[in-house]
Amino acid sequence: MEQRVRASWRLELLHMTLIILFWNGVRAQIRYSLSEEQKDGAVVGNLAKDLGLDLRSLKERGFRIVTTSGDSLFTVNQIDGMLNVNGKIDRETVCERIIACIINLKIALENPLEIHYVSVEIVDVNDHAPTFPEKEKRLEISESALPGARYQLQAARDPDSATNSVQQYKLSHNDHFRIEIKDRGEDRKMPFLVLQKALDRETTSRHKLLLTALDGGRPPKTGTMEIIVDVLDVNDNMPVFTQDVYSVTLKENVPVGTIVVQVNATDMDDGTNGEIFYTFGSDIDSKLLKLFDLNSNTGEITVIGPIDYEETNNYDIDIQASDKGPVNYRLTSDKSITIKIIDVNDNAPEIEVTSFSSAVPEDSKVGTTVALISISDLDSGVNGKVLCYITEDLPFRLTPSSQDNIYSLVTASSLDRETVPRYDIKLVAKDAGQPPLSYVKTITVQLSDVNDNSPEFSFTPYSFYVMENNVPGKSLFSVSAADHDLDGNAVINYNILRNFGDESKHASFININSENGEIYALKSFDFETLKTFQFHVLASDSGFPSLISNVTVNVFILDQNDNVPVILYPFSANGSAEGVEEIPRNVNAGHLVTKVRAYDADIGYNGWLLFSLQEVSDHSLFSLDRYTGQIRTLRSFTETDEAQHKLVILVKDNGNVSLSATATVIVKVVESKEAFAASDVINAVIDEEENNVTFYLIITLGSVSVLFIISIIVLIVMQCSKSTDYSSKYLQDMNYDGTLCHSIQYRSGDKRYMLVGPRMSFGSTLAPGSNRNTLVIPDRRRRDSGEVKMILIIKSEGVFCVWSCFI
Ligand SMILES: *[C@@H]1O[C@H](CO)[C@@H](O)[C@H](O)[C@H]1NC(C)=O
Ligand SMILES: *[C@@H]1O[C@H](CO)[C@@H](O)[C@H](O)[C@H]1NC(C)=O
Ligand SMILES: *[C@@H]1O[C@H](CO)[C@@H](O)[C@H](O)[C@H]1NC(C)=O
Ligand SMILES: *[C@H]1O[C@@H](CO)[C@H](O)[C@@H](O)[C@@H]1NC(C)=O
Repeated sequence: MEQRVRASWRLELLHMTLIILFWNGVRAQIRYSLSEEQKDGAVVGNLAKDLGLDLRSLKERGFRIVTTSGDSLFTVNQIDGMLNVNGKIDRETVCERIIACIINLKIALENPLEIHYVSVEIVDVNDHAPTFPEKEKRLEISESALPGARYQLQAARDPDSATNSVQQYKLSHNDHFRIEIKDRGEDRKMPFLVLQKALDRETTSRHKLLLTALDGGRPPKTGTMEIIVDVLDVNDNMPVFTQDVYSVTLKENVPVGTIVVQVNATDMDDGTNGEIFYTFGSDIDSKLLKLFDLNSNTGEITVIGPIDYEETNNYDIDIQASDKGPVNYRLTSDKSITIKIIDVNDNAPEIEVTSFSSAVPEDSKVGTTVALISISDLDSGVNGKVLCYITEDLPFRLTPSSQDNIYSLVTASSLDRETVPRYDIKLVAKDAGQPPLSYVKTITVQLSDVNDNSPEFSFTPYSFYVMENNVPGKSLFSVSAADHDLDGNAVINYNILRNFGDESKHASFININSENGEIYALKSFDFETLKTFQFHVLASDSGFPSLISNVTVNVFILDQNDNVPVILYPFSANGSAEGVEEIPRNVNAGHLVTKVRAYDADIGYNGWLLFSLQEVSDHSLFSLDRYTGQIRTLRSFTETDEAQHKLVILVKDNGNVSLSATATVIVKVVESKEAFAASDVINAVIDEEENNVTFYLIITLGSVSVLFIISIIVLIVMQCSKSTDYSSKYLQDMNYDGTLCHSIQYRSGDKRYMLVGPRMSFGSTLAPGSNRNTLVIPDRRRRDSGEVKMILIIKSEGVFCVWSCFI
């Protein structure tokens, strides 16, 4: 090649080379060599000289180019015999593809005619660059093509011949391809693109190569063609998940449609080979399919069912990402997705009563276990931490046991069935979640009765008022006791305490119905012999052991007007109330004749005696004091008056049905001095006696009154400090001295009465409402108004003392 280049270069240096060849020894064949592309008129050769003609003879001869084919290319100068180029000669035009471009000229020389053959070789000059038929060549090569694969390219063309034609190809630098040339002769070299190294579309999907064709000129001319290799995709890449690990947390109870996670896989392949769809793993649990859905296009996993932490707290879901390559060549990747469920406080605690004693004895000791309670909460963590307590302030408390979530309900203080027979205990269990959930359970604890209550009498003490002369065996009154216990513990038996020393000596008159407490008298009472007595009733319940209590019963016998007044004076020896009084005739009016004295064993009105004259011989002579029984003269005696007068005096008590007695006094009027004297002495004695009595009466009355007022005040104060008791009371003042007055107080309803009067002639049975002879002490309410009216009437021996005062 080097030699050829040098040779061509030498040819170019020579403009003209004369080669004379001898043709068969007869005629010389003239040969010229001429580089193409000479300028117009360039000399090809000196024909004259080469034909051996001198310039002189040339004038006569004359040249002519006979050959028609080349006549326009050359001209012969007739003067100097030079063969010149006519116009420009392009070898490629003249000879086209002929490698040795020789133009044969037939030159006629006249005078004489001689034919000479001249051949002009047109020597190639590298005036063309190689050219490719296309500027750009596109190739599509699959990435699966193996190294060594060959791809034919179109050869470049160069009209120049020989070494000036295309000599070699060069490929721009790249890793994957080289160029290989196959010589097809005739100066045609075919380039082949050979794959050296496997292609990877994912790395480079398009290769741009520049193929350069060089000819053999000096310097060589070049032509280029761009080769674009598009790498065709092959499904050679697996889908790859963008995350190594998919681990998500999900709250339980999230609504359907919540997106749990979106998985994402990518595939480097192109087109459908790189498109991905997602599916659940083939052996996925069917339960998961009811809870989660996978969007095959987007890779979103959504919730479609109820997520319950308490059922499963962790899910592992296998999913696959597959590309959409040809069905049998699809590539898939697997990934496991971990979904951790977070507990939400969605379960309320529960209370279960594991053991329970429905009836608890009321005398249970503090700390007695009533129930065992177990608490549960399905949630975990703080959502499952449960606190249990009792809401109200009850005599129970919860104590935690050694076991978790077991509590015992124990009594916290002593119980009493009679106060609260049953408890509804509200147990609250509350968890520590946010917000907390709670549960309330009510346990009813029934207290069972224990005989811890003694019978209680309705009144203590009891006071009963019984009319004297009652019918024996008839029920008088009844006592009753109540027992707060239940059933047998509350069944009461009544008995009279008989061996209670002195106090029970009257108990023998009395009997009791042990079941209902009715009390019967075995005898008839007499107020005049027994005014009051006391006995004790014992009530016992039927519990075991039974409890007892006793009550004092005070019985007050009420008076009846059953005693006839008894005349004490005058009193005769044969038992009749008859007396004889002698008075002198000269006594003045108002002279005290005598005094009838009588006695009534009854008290009050029943014993209050009034005197009246039933029979009198002369009404103008004598008067009788209604209250005192004193008989006095009304006027002086006259001569005409009888000497003897008979007075019948009726003594009557004030009972409802009054009883009476009569006394007869015979008054004899005497004239004698003795009689007068005797009468005077008697009168003096009587008067003195009367005076003394009056004096003592005043002193006694004064002191008794003072004592009364003091005792009344004391009583008022005592009554004030006592609670109001509406029962009827019969209080006998035991402190009276027995000589003049006695008092009896009693209460009826809200009024308190005090009866006062002379010992022998004053009674107690005043009808309520009658204010005669009474001390009225109004009840507390009225006393608060600040007005208490007291009327005190004391009658003794005909003297009335009346105090009335307002406090
Ligand atoms: C998946 O990941 C690719 C690459 O990281 C990203 O371009 C694409 O947007 C992602 N797709 C989704 C749906 O997130
Ligand atoms: C009666 O009761 C009183 C107390 O109320 C008690 O002191 C007394 O001992 C009792 N008597 C009898 C006999 O039970
Ligand atoms: C006592 O007197 C009242 C009226 O003041 C009368 O109703 C009653 O029947 C009387 N009793 C007797 C036993 O007469
Ligand atoms: C007592 O008895 C009565 C009859 O019972 C007589 O009528 C009285 O005269 C008699 N009195 C005297 C003082 O003997």
